[in-house]
Amino acid sequence: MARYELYYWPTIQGRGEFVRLAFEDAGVAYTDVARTKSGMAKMMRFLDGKEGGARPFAPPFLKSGSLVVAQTAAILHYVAPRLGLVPRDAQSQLLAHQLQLTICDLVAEAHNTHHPIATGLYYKDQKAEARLSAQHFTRDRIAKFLGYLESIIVKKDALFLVGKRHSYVDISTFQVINGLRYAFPKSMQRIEKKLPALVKLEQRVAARPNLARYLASPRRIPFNTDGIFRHYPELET
Ligand SMILES: N[C@@H](CCC(=O)N[C@@H](CS)C(=O)NCC(=O)O)C(=O)O
Repeated sequence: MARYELYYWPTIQGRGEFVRLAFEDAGVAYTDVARTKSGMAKMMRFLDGKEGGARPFAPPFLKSGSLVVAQTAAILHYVAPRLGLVPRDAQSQLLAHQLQLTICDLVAEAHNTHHPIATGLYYKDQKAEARLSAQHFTRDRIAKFLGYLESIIVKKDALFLVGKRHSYVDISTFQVINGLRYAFPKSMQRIEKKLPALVKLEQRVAARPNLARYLASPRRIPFNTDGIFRHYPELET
């Protein structure tokens, strides 16, 4: 086991991918526990409250020594200073956390397009509502969230969302753009035309050597219709 143990569902990118990407970009070793032998059983022990540390409600969660931390944004807030993925000052770290939480809100809304009624129901049981939810999401919400991030870069006249250097928020922005491109390709083609600074940022992140290597590796699970970002063509007509 590496010093950092990430616990997340082993067959999807999902929310765990935001954490995987941070470790991969930093080139810091981590164990993706549920993808190892008996790892799923180990993850379930934490979720069932049978392990030490704060009991997580849901994956992803991270274990480092005796610390157990859940919630994507909280995990990144904890780990980013240790990975050199956020400026050192408290104000920048708070801003980064705020932006990550906003990205988490966008991720939750993306999830709600295919599960607008209940997480516990199958997509096929809420298709009509999903269609309406996706209509609003692709018409209004993606542009509102991504336009907000675009405006931050434009106002700062900078290459990065936080401070004067690359941070985990840039990486998460890369990930959410790619998830949305997979789920809603037609809408994103239209929306991205108004986001030139964000698209350039996404390209810069994709070209970072450690990330480019990871993205081309078998460790990067392809997007699929079990994840948070799902491509159902009928939701985009
Ligand atoms: N707000 C949490 C959400 C965690 C979450 O919903 N995890 C999903 C997988 S992406 C899960 O397994 N949920 C189980 C459940 O809600 O019962 C975060 O950002 O980490």
